Order: sequence, then structure tokens, then C-alpha cells
Amino acid sequence: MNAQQLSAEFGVKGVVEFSEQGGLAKAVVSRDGMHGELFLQGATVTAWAPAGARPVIFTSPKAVFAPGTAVRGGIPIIFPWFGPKQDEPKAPQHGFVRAAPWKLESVETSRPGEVTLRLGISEAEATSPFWPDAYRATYTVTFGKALSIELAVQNRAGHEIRFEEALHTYFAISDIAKASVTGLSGTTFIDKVDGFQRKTQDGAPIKLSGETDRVYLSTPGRAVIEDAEWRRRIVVEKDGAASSIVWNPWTEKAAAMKDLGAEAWRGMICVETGNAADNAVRLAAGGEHRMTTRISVDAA
Ligand code: TA6
Repeated sequence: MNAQQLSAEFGVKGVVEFSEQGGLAKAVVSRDGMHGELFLQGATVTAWAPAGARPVIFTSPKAVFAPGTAVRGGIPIIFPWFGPKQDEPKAPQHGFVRAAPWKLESVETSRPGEVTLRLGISEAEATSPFWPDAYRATYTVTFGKALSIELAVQNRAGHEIRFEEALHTYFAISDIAKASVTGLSGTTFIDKVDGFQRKTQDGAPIKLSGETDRVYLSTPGRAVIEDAEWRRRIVVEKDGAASSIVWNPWTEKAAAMKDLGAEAWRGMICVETGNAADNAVRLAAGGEHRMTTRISVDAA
């Protein structure tokens, strides 16, 4: 559906409006000063700011909006494998739904201050020779004082399936040198920058001082991004998701990424919610798995 057709079916004047960017349809939501954006391609949230607050979600100023291209920034949905697919070097990084055509199924505005969008996808819209199983995924996003998201996966394959998943959230921060992450102490992480070695996180706030790419395993339900300069804390709560991923490409990698570039990386940090590596999901035939996250902002 193009923006005009979406507006006719789902539009709510001044609250949920549809437009196109780079040939891609997006929903722009506004309510009581809250602002949000979601592209149907990849069901990618690219913006959210509660009323009166700075943007919470980072999207690269050099992000490419084009059919089949994943957005650099926002909340890409990673499914059904995280990172490179083990034993399949030809498989694309991070699965196959983050640049696929999700269908908008409903728009809900009955709760004050909130807008809920529900989208769906199945093997009919997106599949891969590297993971040919039948599935249905439903994505429910509520924009409001908080940003609440649920990814539900149904197994329609007739046999047990194994998958990884993540909400690869890019958060906007004042400066990577002035931000830190708490809530992961004592957990084991796979350090992808240091030969995939397994290490234990100490008790201190995580401060980044170089390229960082870590998959934290079996983590608690709450992590916090402390931003000293902007005097705010971004609280990331999760359920049905055992892993947390912390990433920033730093100078060299960022400069080599055309859709990120030499400067913008300082203003972002990924703190992702998912089920990766040892935490991959095994789902029985006919079963459903739900993963949720709730993102909110406190004054620091
Ligand atoms: O989540 C961190 C990570 O897996 C890193 O390894 C890095 O590759 C990042 O994702 C971005 O991946 P992308 O395929 O979007 O360039």
C-alpha cells in the first residue's frame, strides 16, 4: 500500500499520518506533543520523543531510505538470526525481515496520549533459503509517554524451530564519552571485538572508550543508559528476551560506513534487547514466543 491508500484506511487526522520517503511509506504519529515515526519496510521505528523531551531514538543523518535497504538507525528488527549466520557465510547479516515489506494491520488511538500500530509478516512476504521455515511475526508498537514494543513469533513449520531475534535499538545520546550503561554487572558477555572471548562484566557502569560489540547473556530485565550531559536516563526494560547487546562502531568502523560517517557515531549507542547465541529460542510446532521491551526516560 502506498501512503495515500494507507491514509485512507488507517489515517487519523493530526494523530496518524502517512507519507513517503525514498519511495518508502512511513507513519508519522503525534499526540499531546509526543512524536514518533515508523517505516512499513522493516517495521522500522525511526523516531520517538515523548512530549517536551529530546529525541530518544537515533537515526543516522546519512541513513539510506530505499527499497530493500535496512535503515542505519532506529529500531531494526533482527530475525531469525543475529549477526552473521553460523555455518552460512553467504547468508545476509541479521536475518531477512529488517528490510522486508511488513503489512500494517491495525491502528489504535483509543487510549489517551497513545498510538498503537500493529504490523505482521510471514514467509509469504519474507523468507530465505538459509531459513525456509513457515512462521508468522506480529509487531506491536505503542508510542506514548513510553515506547512499548512486542515481537511475537508463531511457529507454523510443523516442527521445532530455532531462531535468534533482537530489537537493534539505536539510542540518541549527547556524547558517547559522557554516557554509560548500567544493569549488566555480573553477567557473561561475548566480546566480538576481542576474538569472541567470553568475559564477565564487573560492577562498574559500562563506559565505552573504543569500538564495542558485546553480546550479554542471560541478563536481568532492566538496563539504563545514563547521559550526564543531557541529564537523563533512558530505561530499557525487557521481557521474554534473555540477551542484551551493546554496540558502538567508533571512529574507524563508523568512517567506513557510508550511511553513518565520521561524526554521527558519537551521538549514538545501541543497547539491544534480544535472544542471541546461547539464548536463542527453541519453539515447538504451533507454539508462540513473545518478546517485549519498554523504553522510558527519566531526568537524571
Ligand atoms: O548489534 C551489533 C552488530 O551485530 C555489530 O556486529 C554490527 O555489525 C552492527 O550489528 C551493525 O550491523 P549492520 O548489519 O546493521 O551493519
